[in-house]
Amino acid sequence: MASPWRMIGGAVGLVALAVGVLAVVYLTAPATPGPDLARSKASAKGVFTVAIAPEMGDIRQGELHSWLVTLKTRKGAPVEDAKIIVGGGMPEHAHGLPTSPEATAYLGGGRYRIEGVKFSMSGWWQLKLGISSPVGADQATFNLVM
Ligand SMILES: [Cu+2]
Repeated sequence: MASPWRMIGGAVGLVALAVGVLAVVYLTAPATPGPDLARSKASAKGVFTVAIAPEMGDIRQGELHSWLVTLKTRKGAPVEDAKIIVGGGMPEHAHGLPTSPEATAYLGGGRYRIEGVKFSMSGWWQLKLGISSPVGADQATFNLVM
């Protein structure tokens, strides 16, 4: 008959083994390639540095809101007289944006207001900005997870 101590020792050993296996699985699992959530980045061809920020802070699913886009040259000079076309959608659902956001104002300092953005469901969204300006044309894609 097994002594209680041996049984306890066996149980502890099993737990330790399980923890070890989980640790190995965890450490060797490939990192899930979540979308890059940076809100400031170089545009696709490197013409601009583009930053986005919600104008009012919090973004709530299903509510119309506006974003401020800040456009700078790679040397940091504000980009004026830019035209910004907004597209996007949910890459995993193959649908576009539920609204047609538009650039409605230039606020100075390379900042533009984009109005009419809505994320109608939870998940991974992309906002794609097509930018043309006297400095050049380029585009930038931002990922957002609601
Ligand atoms: Cu969707």
